[in-house]
Amino acid sequence: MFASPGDTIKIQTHTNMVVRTNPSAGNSGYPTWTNFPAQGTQIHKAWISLSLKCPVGENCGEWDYLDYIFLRRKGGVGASSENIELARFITPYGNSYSATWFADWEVDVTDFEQLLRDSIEIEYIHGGYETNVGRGWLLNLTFNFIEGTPVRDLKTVHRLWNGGFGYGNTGNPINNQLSDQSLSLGSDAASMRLRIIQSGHGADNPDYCAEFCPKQRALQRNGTSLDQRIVWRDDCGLNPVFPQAGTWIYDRGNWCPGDIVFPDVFDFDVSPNATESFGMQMENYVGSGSANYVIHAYALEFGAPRFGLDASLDDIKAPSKRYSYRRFNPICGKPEIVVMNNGTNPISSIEFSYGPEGGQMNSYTWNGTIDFMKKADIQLPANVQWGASEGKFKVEIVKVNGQTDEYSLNNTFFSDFEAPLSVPDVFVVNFRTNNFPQENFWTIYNANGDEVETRNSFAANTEYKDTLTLPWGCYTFILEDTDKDGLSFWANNDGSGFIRFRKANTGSFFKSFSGDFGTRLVVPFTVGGFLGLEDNADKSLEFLIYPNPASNLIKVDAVFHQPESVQISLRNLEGQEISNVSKRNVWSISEEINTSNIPSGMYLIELRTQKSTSYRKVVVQH
Ligand SMILES: [Ca+2]
Ligand SMILES: [Ca+2]
Ligand SMILES: [Ca+2]
Repeated sequence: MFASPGDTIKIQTHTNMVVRTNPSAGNSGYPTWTNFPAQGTQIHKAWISLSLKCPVGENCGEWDYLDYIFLRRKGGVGASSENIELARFITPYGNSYSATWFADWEVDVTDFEQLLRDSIEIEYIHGGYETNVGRGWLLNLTFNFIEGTPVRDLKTVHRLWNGGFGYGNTGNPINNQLSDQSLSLGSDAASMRLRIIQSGHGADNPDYCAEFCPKQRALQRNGTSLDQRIVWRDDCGLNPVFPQAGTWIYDRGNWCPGDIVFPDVFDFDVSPNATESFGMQMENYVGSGSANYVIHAYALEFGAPRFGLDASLDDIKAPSKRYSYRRFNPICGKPEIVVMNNGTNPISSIEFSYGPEGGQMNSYTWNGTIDFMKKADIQLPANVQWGASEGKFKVEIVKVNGQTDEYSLNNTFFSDFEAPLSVPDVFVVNFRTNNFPQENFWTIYNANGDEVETRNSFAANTEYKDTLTLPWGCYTFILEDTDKDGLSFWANNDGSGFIRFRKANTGSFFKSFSGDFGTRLVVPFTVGGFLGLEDNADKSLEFLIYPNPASNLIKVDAVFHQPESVQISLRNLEGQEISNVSKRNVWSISEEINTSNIPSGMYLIELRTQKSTSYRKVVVQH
């Protein structure tokens, strides 16, 4: 395991492992021992990649079962068990998935990375009672570690509340079970994170707790209120794992089928050798006895943070090819990034540089506030000159609060991009409502987020065809469903609608979307091509294209200020190269490009010199 700061070490603990239920026990464990990074390895960031497929020749799991990833023993089989829950996950309703189905998730475990050294026992636990014959999941679990300086050192994991807690039982109220916890800190304690994973299960009377009941939770630190919130996920209808063969759209007690159960975290400073106390209570409730919350809550005692000014690029949500972001990718408009403050100074501004790797980089300064250990979602301006139909997108932190960031190894992040749907400049939005049209409206936004078309107030079970003419550019079509149940959902009586894009001239549809989309359907698309939003010609060049429209020939003339080596490419609007010609050390070019063999339509002429790349759009008409 040799790597440099900034490199990623990958440790796979579960490789193509078939996980099945144990119906007699309700849980089946899959422990493995694996060599993790050696003691002394400095790690900056760690996360688990979890992926599922159907086992070869078998069905995927059918039900939404409660799964866990536990750190069991460290330091050998004779060591005592740590029993720390690293992650919790609920399997999707997988009954309809085929052999090609695949999904993956990522879980940040940086909080625990300093425990993950040398020989480690990791146990994946799969819950549930369905049959284990011919049905299960093919599991891959990889731990990823980015080498580098830790933000702070983990000193002690204090256990607060761990296990299943019955809810609504008057003989044993949950608040008697959740007793206040007090702990003593060490001599080098400086900061602390309270980390709680809580999910509600069971369906009792009268409120269907704790799977389907939103209930208040209160937290105190040292006798003072720390947080109050409802233990609830309200965004299951936006799950990237969709559709599912079950009631995937229903919001639930802090979880969604087919997703990670996200921890609630609270960060604060602490004093060396201090005593800290924590309290947790759930809203009073009287039920019929089957409701429960599964809670693993830790107070993580850390030393002093290392950096004062340290912004880190945590993620790029768009553009991205990651499964988790598939609902709103691929994009052509505003990139969306996640920035974290790893330093103790509040962040008030960040200067970013962003663009396709090797291409034109743009600059943007964001203003806002990010406190220590907090994350912020940031949108960058939609002025990316993509330059190719796919490639790597790069974002870099240049300055933080107008100053040089103290830790630069986390300042750069790459994602994969590809061209979004390409739509003709005249096309038809074809929408058929179901029994509840008042739940729906659709809007098209341009690249800057301005509304350019919108439709609402529909009649029930009615088909609408709206012919739209849009200028060349980048757009996002969004169909909202205020009841979060899409146009077609098997478990309601709302009927069935559809949404399609049709060609204006022939009427045939070129894009059709599943009506079982839950809360929102998002479709980024381009009209007139993807590579850049506008013709993007180096203004210092004389770069002429004619005739335009062209038929069998396009003439390309350009004059340079010094001898240049140039390449001229003819590309389609998805960026694919159709032909090219190169010239070395020329003062000018005058080239004829044969277009007699390509279909009528819009194309791009790309002129690439050592210093710049220019594009011109051209129409071919036969
Ligand atoms: Ca940094
Ligand atoms: Ca509905
Ligand atoms: Ca609906």
